Amino acid sequence: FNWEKVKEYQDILYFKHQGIAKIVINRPHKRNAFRPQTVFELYDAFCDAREDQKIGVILLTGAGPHTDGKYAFCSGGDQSVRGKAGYVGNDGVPRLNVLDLQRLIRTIPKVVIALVAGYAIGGGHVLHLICDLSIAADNAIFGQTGPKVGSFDGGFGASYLARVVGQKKAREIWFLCRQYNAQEALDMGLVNKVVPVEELEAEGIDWAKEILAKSPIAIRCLKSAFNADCDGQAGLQELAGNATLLYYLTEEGAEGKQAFLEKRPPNFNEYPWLP
Ligand code: 2NE
Repeated sequence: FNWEKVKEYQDILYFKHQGIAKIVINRPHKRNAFRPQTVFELYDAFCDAREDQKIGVILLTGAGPHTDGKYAFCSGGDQSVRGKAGYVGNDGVPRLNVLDLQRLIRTIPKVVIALVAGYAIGGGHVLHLICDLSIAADNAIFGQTGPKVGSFDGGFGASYLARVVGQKKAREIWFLCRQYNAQEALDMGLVNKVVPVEELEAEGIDWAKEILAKSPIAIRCLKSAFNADCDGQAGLQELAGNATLLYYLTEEGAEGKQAFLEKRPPNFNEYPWLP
């Protein structure tokens, strides 16, 4: 697969090819923990993929293996830059900007697939969780650590986890901070498939190609419909935005705009009041 590099970043790698974007967290010496800079770059790459009309599927993964042979998807917030009020960037400002990234991944009208090799831990576990689909390598390890390291994610990290694996299991994951292997993750519905680590990217590309053969608007509306079920008014806004988009695409919708521009009353007579 001939990935073409899109842009140079410090903490991530960003590629595109044949309708697929691949975004790679590239801090393997930290098990791909994110600092504010990492998150700003991830946000930038996801925005680029969102705006690119050729891109339908985004693969999110972690660089690896590290020199010690271990793999990581992401080990969450970089604890070495955690200050009193968040993760501190070069500008000295404490942030939890990963929450902005979570919302973007969730609402981006394209399919985001997490390819998880090695550790998906803490805020890194939440990142895979909010992706539309997760494919795990056989060496993947999943878990939350918040109550052990003095943190928690009570947003998607708790409520959406409970939607995915059920209330009892979600509480177990957060309260005990255990680690779960790929098969256990598959059994609890936390991932879609487990493959040998060397086949992880190829599997992701196969899934992406299958999705790309489908109707973009159908996939878009389905994603927002799945979100609307959990996301309250923000979810309804997303779903309704798609209804507006579809309406704009109709002649009936265009007639209203055209009449305004031509300074005449709109003529909706030929459009039926469907049952
Ligand atoms: C991921 C895990 C289980 C891996 O263990 P192991 O034994 O394979 O590796 P090791 O030796 O712990 O880590 C390798 C190097 O990566 C650094 C380590 O400090 C170590 O560095 P050196 O000693 O070689 O210099 N490293 C790993 N994870 C890091 C991290 N998150 N921050 C900074 N450095 C990290 C094991 O490493 C682990 O448990 N990591 C910590 C996981 C964690 O607690 N993450 C934060 C959760 S809180 C969060 O993410 C969050 C939130 O709750 C709410 C909002 C935003 C973020």
